[in-house]
Amino acid sequence: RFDSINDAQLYLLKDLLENGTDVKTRGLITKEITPFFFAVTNPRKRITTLNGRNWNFAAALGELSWHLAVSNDLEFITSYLSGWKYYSADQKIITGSCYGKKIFNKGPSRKSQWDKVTAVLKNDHQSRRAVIGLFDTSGDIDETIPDVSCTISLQFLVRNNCVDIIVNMRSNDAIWGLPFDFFFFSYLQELMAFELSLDVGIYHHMAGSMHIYERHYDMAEQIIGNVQHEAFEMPPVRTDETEFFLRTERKIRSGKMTFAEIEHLQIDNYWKELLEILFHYYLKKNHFVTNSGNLDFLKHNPYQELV
Ligand code: 5HM
Repeated sequence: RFDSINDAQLYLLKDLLENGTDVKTRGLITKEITPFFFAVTNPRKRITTLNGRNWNFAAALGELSWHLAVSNDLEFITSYLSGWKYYSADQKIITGSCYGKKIFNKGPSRKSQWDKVTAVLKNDHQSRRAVIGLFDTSGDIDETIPDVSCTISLQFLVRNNCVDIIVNMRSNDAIWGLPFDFFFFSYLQELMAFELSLDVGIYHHMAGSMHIYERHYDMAEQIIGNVQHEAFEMPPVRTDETEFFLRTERKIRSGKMTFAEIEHLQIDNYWKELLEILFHYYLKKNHFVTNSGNLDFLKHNPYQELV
């Protein structure tokens, strides 16, 4: 059990380098532990600030937006994380790891998996049936497909009046995948807690294969050797303003947001601060950041040290 994703990832990297078994699949060498379990008792400490990992918080917010927007569009997600292009067969959509689409898409029954598990827990608080499936067993599974969902299921459990989550993955990359997976799934845990008016409980994570790729061994050694910062804790979600957040994210991504508008957003601070980070990311990516003070809008932003 760990207090934060920082502590969990640090332990994990040490364990993999010291005790991992050499495994080669799809032509790539890894060190692996099978299976690997961990739990995080404060899921709001979901931002990896490990010194040496240089995690991109804005990109994680972009990926969160992509999931919440129920999207499988490649162009959307690659505007934050270009590596997703290797996961798309047709260079248009993502078919396996489009978790948001699988979770929130309403489908013919007009009820999404999210709607169903929320209803189950509202009707029967301590139900064991609140499970979201992300791994499609009817789909093709072979080594030539660029993207087969790494996450099998998410289970929500209300225990001790808090919402716990159990994340079950078949495969997890400890350097690249894990911090993004933890960020999104712990956010979903919080969203479920918000919907049920409860607090977040424990985040449990299981990976059939937890591994580190050979190209990351040096980075992992460095991270382990570095002095580490305190973990960063996000505040609790106070309002569900997802629709407004997503509309504004789209506006930022398409280059239509102005400085005046970002300063006067009529939205709870929780969301405003995240949108400011996305705006900063847009400006930086498009080389609009200057030293002449155009970053004033970030002045009171608690995340500014992360970007
Ligand atoms: O051979 P395999 O399908 O397991 O390769 C996918 C790679 O992406 C693995 O290293 C897996 O751990 C990583 N991955 C991850 O860590 C992929 C996804 C996308 O579903 C994810 N986390 N969410």
